[in-house]
Amino acid sequence: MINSTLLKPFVLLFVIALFIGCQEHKMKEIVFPPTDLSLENLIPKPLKIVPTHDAFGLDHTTAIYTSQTDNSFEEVGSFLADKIKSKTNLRLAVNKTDAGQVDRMIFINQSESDELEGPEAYQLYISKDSIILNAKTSEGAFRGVQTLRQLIPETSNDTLAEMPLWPIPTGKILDKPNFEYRGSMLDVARHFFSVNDVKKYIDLLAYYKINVLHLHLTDDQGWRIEIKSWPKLTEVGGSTEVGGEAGGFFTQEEYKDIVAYAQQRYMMIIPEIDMPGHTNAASVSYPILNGNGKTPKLYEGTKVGFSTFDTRKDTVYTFIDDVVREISAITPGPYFHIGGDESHVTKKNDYNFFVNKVEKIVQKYGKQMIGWDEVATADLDSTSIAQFWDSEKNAMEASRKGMRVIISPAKKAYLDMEYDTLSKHGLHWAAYIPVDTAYIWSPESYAGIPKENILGVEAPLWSETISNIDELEYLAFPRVIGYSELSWSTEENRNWENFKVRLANQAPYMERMDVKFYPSKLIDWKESRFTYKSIQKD
Ligand code: TNX
Repeated sequence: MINSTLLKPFVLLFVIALFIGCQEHKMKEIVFPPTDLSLENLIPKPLKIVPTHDAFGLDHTTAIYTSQTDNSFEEVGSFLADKIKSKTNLRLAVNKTDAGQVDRMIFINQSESDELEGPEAYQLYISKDSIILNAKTSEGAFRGVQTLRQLIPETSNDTLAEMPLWPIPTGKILDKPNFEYRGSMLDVARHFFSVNDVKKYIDLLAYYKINVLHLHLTDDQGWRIEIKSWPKLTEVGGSTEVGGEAGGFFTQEEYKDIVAYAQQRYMMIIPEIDMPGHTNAASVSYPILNGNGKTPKLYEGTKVGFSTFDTRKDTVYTFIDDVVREISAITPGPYFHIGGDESHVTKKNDYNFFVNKVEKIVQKYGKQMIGWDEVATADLDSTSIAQFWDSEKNAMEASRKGMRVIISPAKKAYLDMEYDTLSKHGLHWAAYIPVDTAYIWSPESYAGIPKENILGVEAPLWSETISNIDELEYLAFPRVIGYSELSWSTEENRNWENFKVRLANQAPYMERMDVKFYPSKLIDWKESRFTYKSIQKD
């Protein structure tokens, strides 16, 4: 008996042959004005674009086919079909042999081409009657699908209102990321954000090819992830937040739901349990953990640096072992973030002793440790990673130890910094970061770390001053779109004047997604119902 999965590629070949055979008879000759693929508003900017000045007409006679070597390419095809449906209302068939009249096709193909370097690379060949998206892996195909989504105009060619059609410029794109790690962080500890808020943020980030969401799950003001062996962490430590509102937490089931949602968008979740400082909420829940000599009480303010675990107590390490074990078991990604920042009331020796012990616990559960740049002062393994936020000296020290570094300088990459003195939300202890300042710098050379030691770029969003999704979006957008380009596109392909125009054209997408972005007056927003003036009024 012949296995049906073996037959699938042949079915597909048959479909393609049939399709090509039908072309000459069926194709309506549609004449489009000349296009220029290299002038499209793509963010992040692809590595290479070669325009051929014609157009592919996306309409109801377009069908999607994918490689069927495994399910993952078909899933990427269905993801594209869903997004096309919500943007254009066209319902395209995916891998249907009986798709009805098929004039044009989008083929998402698993390819071994030598031109494809790395798992996230892709090629897009757009011609008048077909779009071929090649990638070695479904991850690469997913990145390519984001490019394709951005090439579909927000509105159809309305001269053909009866049979609406969305022209896509023809040409070739070859693309791959500059950095493998392209992230944002969300602080759900200072203010809690719901599963739906996090999912919306994931959707928006994935559209710009960001592949990491780091969740800052614990801090002085709140513990936001269920730990079954230490239930009071969330019962007590999750009960409030900055300003005294009710707080909240993710059950492990909810966390798994977020992880799965991110995974479907080829995004990794990195959990952070911040320690030995930033641990007031844990110590209120279990005072035995406390090492600052005071009776811990729930904290709803915004000061930092006053809490610490007792680094010389065995129970503390039993606790950490349980926490790392439970969270690692539901986190498929390779990383576990231990925080390690601003432990101002932990003695230096105790701090180094602590970080070293926790590194071993993280490794015991099969994860690589990440810590804020202070961890570089401890004696660490070169497989551990430092996240540069404040001290270039620490970042250099990490790099000298052979560790890789994530570039997140507060002065340039902190999404919680105010845009300017008129900002409605945010802090400005590090800097004011207007939209141009956020973009005009180079992660490759900012801290003098050799490029091979840079893992990537991350833009953290701390939540002392934001408590709902609208406020989150105000600080994150549009700046995070710039960080996506700083981490995906090469230095030669980045240019503020050029980016600014492409950014202006993100307004229709953000509006369709109901993103309450900050309409910076540095940008000449296109077709935006928000103008700078109207925002100023409220
Ligand atoms: C510094 S960045 C912190 C956070 C604050 C943030 C506010 C870092 C590792 N620590 O605890 O939320 O500043 O901008």
